[in-house]
Amino acid sequence: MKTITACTMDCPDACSLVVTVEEGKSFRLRGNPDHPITAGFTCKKIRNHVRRLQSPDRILHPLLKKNGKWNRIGWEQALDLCAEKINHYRGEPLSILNVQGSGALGALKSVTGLFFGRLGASRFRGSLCDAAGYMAFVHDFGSRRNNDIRDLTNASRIINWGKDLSRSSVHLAAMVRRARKKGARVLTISPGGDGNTSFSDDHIRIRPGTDRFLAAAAIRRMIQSDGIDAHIISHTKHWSPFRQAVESWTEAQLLESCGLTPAELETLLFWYRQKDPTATLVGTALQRYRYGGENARFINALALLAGHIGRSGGGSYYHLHAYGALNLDWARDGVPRSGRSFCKPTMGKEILEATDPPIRMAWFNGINIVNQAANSRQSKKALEGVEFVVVVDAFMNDTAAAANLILPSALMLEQEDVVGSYFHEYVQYVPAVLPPPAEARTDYWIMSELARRMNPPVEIPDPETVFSQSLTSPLLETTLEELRERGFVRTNRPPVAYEELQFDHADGKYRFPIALHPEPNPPDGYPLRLLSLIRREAMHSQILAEDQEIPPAAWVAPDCPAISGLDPAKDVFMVSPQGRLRVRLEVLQGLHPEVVVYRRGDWMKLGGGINQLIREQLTDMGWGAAYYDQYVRLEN
Ligand SMILES: Nc1nc2c(c(=O)[nH]1)N[C@H]1C(S)=C(S)[C@@H](COP(=O)(O)OP(=O)(O)OC[C@H]3O[C@@H](n4cnc5c(=O)[nH]c(N)nc54)[C@H](O)[C@@H]3O)O[C@H]1N2
Ligand SMILES: Nc1nc2c(c(=O)[nH]1)N[C@H]1C(S)=C(S)[C@@H](COP(=O)(O)OP(=O)(O)OC[C@H]3O[C@@H](n4cnc5c(=O)[nH]c(N)nc54)[C@H](O)[C@@H]3O)O[C@H]1N2
Ligand SMILES: [Mo]
Repeated sequence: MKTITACTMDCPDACSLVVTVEEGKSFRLRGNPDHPITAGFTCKKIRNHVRRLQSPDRILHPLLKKNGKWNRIGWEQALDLCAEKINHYRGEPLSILNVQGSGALGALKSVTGLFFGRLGASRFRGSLCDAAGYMAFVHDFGSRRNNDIRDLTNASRIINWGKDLSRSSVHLAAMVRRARKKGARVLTISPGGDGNTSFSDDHIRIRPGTDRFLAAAAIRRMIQSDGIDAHIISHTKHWSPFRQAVESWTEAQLLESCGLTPAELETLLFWYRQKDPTATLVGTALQRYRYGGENARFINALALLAGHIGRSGGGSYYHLHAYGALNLDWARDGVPRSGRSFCKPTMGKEILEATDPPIRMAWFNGINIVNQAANSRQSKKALEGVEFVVVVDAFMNDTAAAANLILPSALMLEQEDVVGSYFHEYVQYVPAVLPPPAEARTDYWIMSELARRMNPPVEIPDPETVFSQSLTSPLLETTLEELRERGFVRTNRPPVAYEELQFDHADGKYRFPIALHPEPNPPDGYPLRLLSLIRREAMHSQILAEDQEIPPAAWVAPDCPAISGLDPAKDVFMVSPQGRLRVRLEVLQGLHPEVVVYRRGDWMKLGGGINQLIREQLTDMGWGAAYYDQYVRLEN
């Protein structure tokens, strides 16, 4: 039988998938050739996902920890125990914490938050992913929109500020390739050593975390040599303080801060000064710094002042809101607005410090917080201090290992949902194409069973109501029936964002940032900036044990000053004030000499886990995680 479904991984592409299942025989999955963005192909992660579904390590039954040992229990017992605990702790609902991740995306996933919200439990805020950049765009434009991604092929130039086109989004890569075929040229700005060479005509190798200074240097030069278009300024606010902030630095100071030469600034100016439309891509890496939001805001300001916003072939692209096209008001219905929230990037610390009341019960679903949030050891300790921790997941990862009770979750392809995308404009219907194995169950099933056991009762809507209501967004003109029939529908967002320089702040104007913060120096004894980047083959920490190389690899430039002090015959350790990790050191051509790269997501309990070395720190906006602010050293 052939079914059209969609990928719900936390990946921008949200591919439309054609799945062919023959009873007891074959299972075949490919990218939907009829979907305008998927265009018939998908990535490697999906093949690994299918392997993961069938892995012998998959947790297939509820597991309860007793005296440090895991015991298999039945669902009745597991659910009764959860209900008993919740009924007990709900007398003081803020002592219960629910934290949800994006292990699988989809509208129905919000039912868990609704359930705990209606109890009045403690919530989470912020994100481990893209929050600083997201808020930067909202501050600038008044909303988070960009041109339809297909408009990229109308660009004559593309300036790629740190997206790894060879890894993070195969369909963005395909779009860039198409644009180049049509004659577009691509400039990449990154610390180097990434997979962008074959996608780029030129490259500027920037010092990590300092994009705002390069953008500011270009703006400063445009102010002083070119003159700024008064028409653009008339559509903005805060021009004077912005200009002052930029001009309070000399060009030499700005260039020194980002480690670049006047010739490299000329290159960037040459690209942005073109009258033909120039598109700007803003990656997520540059916002994972203390001044990450500011980095994104200065890039946007440059794109605007150079005249490339609000037109076809131009625009500034960043992650859209994954749920922006759906109406999730139902998930807030009956949920008290006040209460208490814990910030995702600093969750461990906040749990440890919480009083009045302390957290007594925690429920984690779709998130490997011990592995993926900074300061893993602190997160682990925090979980160990909570009386009753439930983790809904399919693998015994670093977070599940710290639980009291593990509930085995269904995974992508095994659950029905409705999903948006943070990259393209399509909302998709996601039918289940496989049954969950053994006793694995969907998050929805678990919550509905729990809801039945609550006293006094907690109501949650049925899936059909959730799907229908989620589609009542002003951005959609469809019904559940139509979506089921067609598989995907486009939002009615205009193909060009902010046309005529009409922005989404109440006064219709763009906002400039009013400060440019200096980049703090590396702390004594820790000279290398640690970039903990994604892997091509895996989704974050969703890696099978057999695919994890221990000791994990770390990469430095051939001219990295740290190399000369190391004895290659001995073990190499990466060290930060938080901890020490044995690594296998490799040399990577083209990488900035002040950088060490690590491909994140491997498990701490197996000898990986880079977040052991990273301290928890917030970004300047959005409650984001400043992972790449971390400095380390290498030693034997
Ligand atoms: N295969 C795969 N794809 C994924 C994911 C995955 O886990 N695996 N995860 C998805 C998710 S949730 C996300 S958020 C995205 C992340 O997608 P990306 O943002 O593309 O990924 P990163 O690896 O975080 O960073 C990309 C590049 O940023 C550059 N960089 C680092 N610091 C700076 C800086 O200060 N300035 C500039 N200009 N460049 C810098 C580095 O060269 C790095 O190669 O990928 C999504 N796609
Ligand atoms: N050092 C460092 N750390 C980072 C980053 C970084 O740049 N540096 N960036 C990060 C980024 S971009 C992101 S998005 C986050 C990702 O952080 P997480 O969301 O924690 O990432 P995953 O490893 O994908 O973990 C998701 C978990 O959900 C489980 N899961 C999958 N499907 C389901 C389901 O349907 N139900 C339930 N209950 N569980 C399910 C998976 O098995 C997996 O264990 O962390 C980041 N962590
Ligand atoms: Mo992310």
